[in-house]
Amino acid sequence: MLDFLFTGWGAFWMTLFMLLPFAFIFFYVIHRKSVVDSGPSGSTDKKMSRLEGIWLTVVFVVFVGVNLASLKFMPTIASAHAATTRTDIQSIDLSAKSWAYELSSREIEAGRPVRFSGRSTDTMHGFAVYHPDGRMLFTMMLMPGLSKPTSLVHTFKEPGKYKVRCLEYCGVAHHAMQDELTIVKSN
Ligand SMILES: [Cu+2]
Repeated sequence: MLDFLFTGWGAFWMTLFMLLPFAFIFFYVIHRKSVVDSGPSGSTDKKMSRLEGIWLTVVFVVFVGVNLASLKFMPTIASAHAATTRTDIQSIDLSAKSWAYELSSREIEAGRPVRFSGRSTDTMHGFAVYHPDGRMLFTMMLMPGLSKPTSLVHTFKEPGKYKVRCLEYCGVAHHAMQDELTIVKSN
């Protein structure tokens, strides 16, 4: 039902919608302030209010600009984009259980999107994938009892050994819940 939030402009409109109350309060305060400023004790300093106008415009442009420019880097947007524009997606089913993963494959081709579809069969687990240099690329939260698997599409750029770690505390051997993916050069 909420799928539309993860495609196209859905997330952007949702974010905008959630910001509306804050925007309302912000402009209300600005309005009240301008009323007070123009009272008997206030000066009629036109220059100042023009500066305020410029400042507000700059803040608005930067805010909207940064949000728009960063949209495509959001994992859900990148995921949805890859899923809808590529037909050569690899897929890996995984299942997490205290304290190991079961994976349909541990070998993935670089340069081609791969969809991870994950489930947990007992408690809350994580599935975080780390670049060989130690950077975390993404993490998925695997909740037990869901009717559909949690899924995410990622495109690995470089071949190598990628560590997988659980990032949701899941019990006494949580720290040992690790695995490894091998990313190979594309053919
Ligand atoms: Cu864990």
